[in-house]
Amino acid sequence: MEHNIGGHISTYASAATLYEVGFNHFFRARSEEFEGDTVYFQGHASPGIYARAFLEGRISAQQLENFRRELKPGGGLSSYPHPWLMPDFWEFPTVSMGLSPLMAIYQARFNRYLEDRGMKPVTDAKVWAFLGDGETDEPESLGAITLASREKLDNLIFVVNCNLQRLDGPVRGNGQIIQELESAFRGAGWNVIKVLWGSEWDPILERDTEGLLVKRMGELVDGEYQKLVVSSGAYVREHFFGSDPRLLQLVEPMSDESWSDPRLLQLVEPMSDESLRRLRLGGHDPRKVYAAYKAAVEQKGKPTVILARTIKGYGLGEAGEGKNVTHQQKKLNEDELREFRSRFGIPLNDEDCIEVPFYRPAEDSVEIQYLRARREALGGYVPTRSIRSKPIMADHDELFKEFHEGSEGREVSTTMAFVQMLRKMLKDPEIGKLIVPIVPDEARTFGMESLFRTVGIYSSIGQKYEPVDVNTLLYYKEAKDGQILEEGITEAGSMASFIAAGSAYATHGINMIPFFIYYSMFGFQRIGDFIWAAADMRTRGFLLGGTAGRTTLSGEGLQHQDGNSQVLALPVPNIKAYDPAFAFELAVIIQDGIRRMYKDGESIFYYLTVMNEPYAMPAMPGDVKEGILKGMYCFRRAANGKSKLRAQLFGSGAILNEALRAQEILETKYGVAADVWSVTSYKELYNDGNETERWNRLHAGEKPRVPYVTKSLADAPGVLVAASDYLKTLPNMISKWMPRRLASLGTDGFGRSEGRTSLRDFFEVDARFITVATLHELFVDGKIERTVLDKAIKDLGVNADKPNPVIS
Ligand SMILES: Cc1ncc(C[n+]2csc(CCOP(=O)(O)OP(=O)(O)O)c2C)c(N)n1
Ligand SMILES: [Mg+2]
Repeated sequence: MEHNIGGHISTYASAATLYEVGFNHFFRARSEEFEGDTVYFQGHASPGIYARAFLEGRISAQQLENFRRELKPGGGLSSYPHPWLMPDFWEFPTVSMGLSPLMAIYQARFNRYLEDRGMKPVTDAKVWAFLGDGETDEPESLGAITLASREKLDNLIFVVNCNLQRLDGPVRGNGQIIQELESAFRGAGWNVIKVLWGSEWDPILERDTEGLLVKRMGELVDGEYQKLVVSSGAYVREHFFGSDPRLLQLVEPMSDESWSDPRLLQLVEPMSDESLRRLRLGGHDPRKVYAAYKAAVEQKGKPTVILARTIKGYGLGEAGEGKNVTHQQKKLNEDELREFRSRFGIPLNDEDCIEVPFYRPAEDSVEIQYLRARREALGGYVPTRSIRSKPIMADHDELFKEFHEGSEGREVSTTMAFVQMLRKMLKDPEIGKLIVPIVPDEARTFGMESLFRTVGIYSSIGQKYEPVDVNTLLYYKEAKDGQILEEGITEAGSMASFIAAGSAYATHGINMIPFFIYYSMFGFQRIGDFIWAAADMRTRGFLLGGTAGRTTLSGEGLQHQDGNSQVLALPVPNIKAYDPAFAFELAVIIQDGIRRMYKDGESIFYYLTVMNEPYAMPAMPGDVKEGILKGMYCFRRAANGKSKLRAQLFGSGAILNEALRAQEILETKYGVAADVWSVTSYKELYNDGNETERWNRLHAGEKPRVPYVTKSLADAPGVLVAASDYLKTLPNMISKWMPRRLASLGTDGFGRSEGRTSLRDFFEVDARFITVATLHELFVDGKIERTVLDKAIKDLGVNADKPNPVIS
């Protein structure tokens, strides 16, 4: 392995028994007959999971050799669980700590949702989540544990690997993490099982009729425990048992006189220092772990958390066991390797133990035979990721056609148009049942309350009360087979539901189609890491950023007005981000998205910003579908194509209307003929431009390819001006593929509590500013006089000395 490329080994060393008991006795594989258990592996325990897969013959020695060297010939292994990188192996990306506990809770809940809606058979499949004790400090880890108990998720088991350490040092040096977690989970209504002491302690505990030992165990803080487990037997005798002479007696040789029955004497054989040192902790004792898991899977009516006491770097010897630097331990030196070998009884001599890169018992050895037999009994290998869903069939042209027609003058917002589409999709015979509308307490904000009545809000216990608004048409209807996931005020939880639904095509073999609609500012910005995990996981579905646009959401101010999310969507490689202006654009994008994800099986998902500004939705101007999907098309050409003064205006989302108004002003007042383009996706255009450039660079001898932006604007005359409700960087990033200089208007800066007109003046993105920018470009090109420009600024009421909104 290349020097320093690393891989942490101490985590798995502490958790090996926790996993092995699971692999040999509990984790059932997915098959046609049974959905299987779902296991979230602690991300940085992956070296151990790979080692086991190697023993199972699923991973080659070469792949192991290339751990963290994925680009080596023959392939390697990703550092952590990444379904994007190893789509046949890993199912859940867990290494960003705190995500997996939350995802696991919502996964277990989603499994129930599928059952309650009759989408899958009721089974006893479990969701297991393995986490670190340090990981529980992430707010996401414990943030939703009351949901699990409220929903009586006895299909959910958390195993917290309590090695009392995180990366830098003890998790609670001056406290007791296990006690703390016990209180938190018990208080939240979970079944708590502590696996603290190995079987070796049982006789001592039995002898301890006065409860001295239990009392002593409760006295120590974690920092002291950490010291004890790496200390000599003599140290343990002195510092742990030595605190009370009666306690000491429990592990000391007794005199004959103290025992009336000599047989008893045998039970309390003197314990040598060595055996004191070897008193195992619960998490390293397979029997104790098995008993805990068995109790957990048999638990009814509540989720279970197992708090398993372990030693970080268990078995790594002097250098790596229980020390504060343990987490950084990446390799064993020769002595340590020999010690490890001896301690765990691996049949290698001194040389082989250093030289042989990987030890695998022979195929016919009892170990491999046992391991294989156990996996066979449990249905196959875990983890395995496979896609078991069948593609959907229909094209749904009929469904989306009506939205191509326009609203015939009726003013609607793109959000309202989306809700209408959703309503229609929910009635579709093929995809209706597959749709999962998800809202974080914002259904009314987006005008979705009519869906409460028609498809119902999912509640595992139905509705136990008569809703206050039962007499109204749109009453708050909860139902056991309800389709809407109304998650309450948790974007993170909603996103976890989105992930569970959007990956059901693999987890359950069902093409669930989630539509998660939320306040756009609280998406990428707030739960970006979950979105990144969704991307890694090849989640499918639609994220809808509602009330989008920095100047389109009026009144709310800087916390709510979103001019960022289209930029924040850029780094997520497989998300398609669109900022549609009109209902027909939205319809084209959603229809195509369903086709690409659920028919063609592409590993992509969608981010669509939708606005709450009502305006008349025009009909689709001819067949512009391709342009909509590729990112831009000409929406309305200039009336007078012969004019000497020409311009191209680029608008997106609600700001497209400002560009259309500017087109009119320019034509009627200044004799400028402008074509107006709808830019539906700067991200698509950017990716296309980059890919074209890249291909040309690598194929210099061949006919150069032309970026879509360049192709589209090949015959477009005049100056170029773009305006959007997002940062100026969006148009700027594609300007290099445009035929000429581009003037970009955008909404960089903090929002304001104001109405749309004032906001668009403040951010300089309204029709007047687009007009001024166009005239300025014409002036720079020497096409018009300064006086025309100056007069326009005055006539249009533009304050040339206003502060720059980006810093004001
Ligand atoms: C969100 C996040 N922050 C930081 C890290 C870096 N990190 C990886 S492992 C680790 C310590 C883990 O401690 P614990 O959860 O107790 O797990 P253990 O290795 O002790 O089982 C840290 C800080 C990460 N993976 N994710
Ligand atoms: Mg830990």
